[in-house]
Amino acid sequence: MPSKILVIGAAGQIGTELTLKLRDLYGTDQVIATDIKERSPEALLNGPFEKLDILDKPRLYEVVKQHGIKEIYLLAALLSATAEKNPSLGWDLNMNGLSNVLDLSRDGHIQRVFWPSSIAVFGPNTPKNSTPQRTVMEPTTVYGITKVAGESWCEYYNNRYGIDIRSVRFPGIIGHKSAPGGGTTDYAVHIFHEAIKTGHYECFLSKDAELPMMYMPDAIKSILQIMDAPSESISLRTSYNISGVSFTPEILSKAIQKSMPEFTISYKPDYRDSIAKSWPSSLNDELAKKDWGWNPDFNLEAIVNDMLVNLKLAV
Ligand code: AKB
Repeated sequence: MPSKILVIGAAGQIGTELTLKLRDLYGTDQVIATDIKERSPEALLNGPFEKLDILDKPRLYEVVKQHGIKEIYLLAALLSATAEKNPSLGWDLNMNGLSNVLDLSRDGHIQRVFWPSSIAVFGPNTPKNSTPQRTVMEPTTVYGITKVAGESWCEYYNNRYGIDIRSVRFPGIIGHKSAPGGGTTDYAVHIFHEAIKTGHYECFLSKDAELPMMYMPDAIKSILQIMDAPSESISLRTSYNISGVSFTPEILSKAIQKSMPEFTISYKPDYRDSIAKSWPSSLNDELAKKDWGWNPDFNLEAIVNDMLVNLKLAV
C-alpha cells in the first residue's frame, strides 16, 4: 500500500489533474485534496477534501497527522501576473507556503515533497534560446524571485536535513479539464475557449511573444516520472529545466485556423507582454532527460487537435 499523499492547491490548474491521476494510480482514499477554497471542485468530489490555507502552519500539521500523510505535492502559489498585483502576498504565499512544507519534512513528518518551479526563474539577461540548466537568472517578477529563492531553499533543506524534494521548472501549461489561474501563459488556454465560444480572441501578449509551453498530460507525466525516479538519479535538488513545445500567439492562432479557418485573433498587449518577453523562448532539458528519462509526447499539432476535440465535446 503506497503512503498517503497530500495535494496542496488541488483546485488549481495542475492540482486538479494531478489529484485525479494520483487517485487513479494509488486509490481514491490515499490522496487527500486540499485547497484554500471552502469546497472541493466538482471534479475531485470522488475523494477526500480538506480546506487548508498553506500559511496556517498548525492546521497544515493537523491535516498531515490526521491523515498519516507521508508525501506532499505543493501546488499552491500566486502565479506571475496575479503576484505582480500584490507582490507582498506573492512573496508571503510562495515562500512561507514552501517553508511550512519543508519544515514538516525537516521535523520528520513527511518523506517526500514535489514542488514546481517555473521558467519565471529566468530574466531578460538569460540566453533566450535553448536556455541552459545553469545560467544567468535575474528574474524581474516577484513570482520569479520566489521561484529562484524557493529552488535554493529546497537545495538547502536537501543538503542540510536530507529532505527528498524534487522539482521541475514548468513552462506554460495547456489543458482542457481545469482553468489556469493568473499566469502570463494563460492566453494559450483562453484562446481555445474563445475560439469555440465566439470565434475570436483578443490576446494580451504580442503576436511574436515566443514562450515554452507544455500539454497537461506531459506536465503530469513529468511529475510522476521525477517522483518515481530513484533518489540517487536526482543529481539536482534545485529544479530541472523541462521542455515541451515553443510557439508565439501568432503560430498558435495559425495552428487553430487549420481546424477552424473562420477563427480570428487580435492583439492588445498589456503588462503581461513584458513579463513574457523577459522569459526564455525555449529550454535545454538535457539533464532531465539524462537523470530521469524526461521525454514529452505532445507537439503543437497534437495539442491543438486534442484541445479542440475535448472542448467541443464539452460544449
Ligand atoms: C505563469 O505564467 O505565471 C505560469 C508559469 C510559467 O509558471 N504559467
